[in-house]
Amino acid sequence: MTAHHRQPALYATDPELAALVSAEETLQAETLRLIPSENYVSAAVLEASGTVLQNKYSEGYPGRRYYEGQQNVDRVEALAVERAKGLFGVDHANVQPYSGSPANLAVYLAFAKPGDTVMGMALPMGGHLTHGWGVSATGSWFRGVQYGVSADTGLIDYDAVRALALAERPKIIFCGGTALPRTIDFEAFASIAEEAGSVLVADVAHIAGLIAGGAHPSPAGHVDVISTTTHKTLRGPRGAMLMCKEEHAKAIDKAVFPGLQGGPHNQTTAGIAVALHEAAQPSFVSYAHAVVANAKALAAALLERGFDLVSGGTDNHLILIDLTGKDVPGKVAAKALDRAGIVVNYNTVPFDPRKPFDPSGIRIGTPSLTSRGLTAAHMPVVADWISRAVDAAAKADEPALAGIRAEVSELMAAFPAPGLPL
Ligand code: DSN
Repeated sequence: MTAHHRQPALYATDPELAALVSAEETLQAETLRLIPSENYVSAAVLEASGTVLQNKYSEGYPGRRYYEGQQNVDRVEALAVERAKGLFGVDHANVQPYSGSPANLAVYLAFAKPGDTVMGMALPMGGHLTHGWGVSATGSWFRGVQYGVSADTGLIDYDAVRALALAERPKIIFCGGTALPRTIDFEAFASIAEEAGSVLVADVAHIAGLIAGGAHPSPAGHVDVISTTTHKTLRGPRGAMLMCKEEHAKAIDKAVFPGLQGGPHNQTTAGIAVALHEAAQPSFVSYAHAVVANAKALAAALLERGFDLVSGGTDNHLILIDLTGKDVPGKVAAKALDRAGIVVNYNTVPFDPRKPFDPSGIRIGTPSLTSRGLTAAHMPVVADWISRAVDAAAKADEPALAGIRAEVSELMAAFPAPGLPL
């Protein structure tokens, strides 16, 4: 089906823009997308996210709005909220944050004052900017103290986290991150936060889909607030949610609106509702477990090919490859892989001697390829492509990269992605 047929009105009004959308569809169809924070949403999520719901202003919450005409929008948001509560087993859900960073900022607004001490994992260790890292507003408006991983194991040292928390007594502790290949021990964080008198926030943006599908332990019942984006393993539209115990519901809602945001993006709320419905199906349980099985198989195949993996492997959807021993910096490898049709991102590794814009690692993950139906049996092939592309990068061997690209595109054609034209 051509763009002309898929988006006829867009094509007629703005063919230049329509052509770009069409080119992006082709790119996403033909490449092997390994960025662990990306996915393919279903056609149903895409449709819900592009509806007339976006014509409506709805500042407030269902039943308490500042604009009239909310007969349908109230029900859309209430559906999303009920589905989030059911799926994650929480007392309260706010589905209005525009994305992960605003969601986290709302948490600061709810529980801390500028200048207060807050604690999170350091960005170069696998944390997130909004967990109090210096260049983020959260690290300049608040006093961020940061924990990392142990140099020997690449794992979080919970004794060190406890010692820092007790020394600093932060208002808020964030657990979770963006480059963590191992299971997060929410119970351990909960006992640390209790001792330190801190509000504990689990930022599960990366693993929300794994939690929903039972492939990672849930923070529900252990933490005060769960923050998540909706577009990663959860496979929804770009958005976010904050979930919490009933005692924090008012503070969280007030912080999101009117504290930080105006009208919610109702079309996104609708897409989130659909994604949560999909994530409650038995097929999503299989999906979540397959994401982890694929990541473990890919990690094993990469280790066999001589790659060094941070923490030695993975428990979840994500693998952090340390290329120090390969003599190819992360950025050079990532760009070569891109030319080979394999889309990754370059990333710092813990204790990276190189700069963040030119680091030693690449970060990969299996949510997207699992959505296309690839299985553990395909992972040696994927590892082989990565290995050959990294070798080709070292030798600037462009024909080898082009050869891999052709192989990738052939396999991808046999595994159509959800939401994309055949
Ligand atoms: N940008 C996200 C990621 O790629 O992990 C985190 O916010």
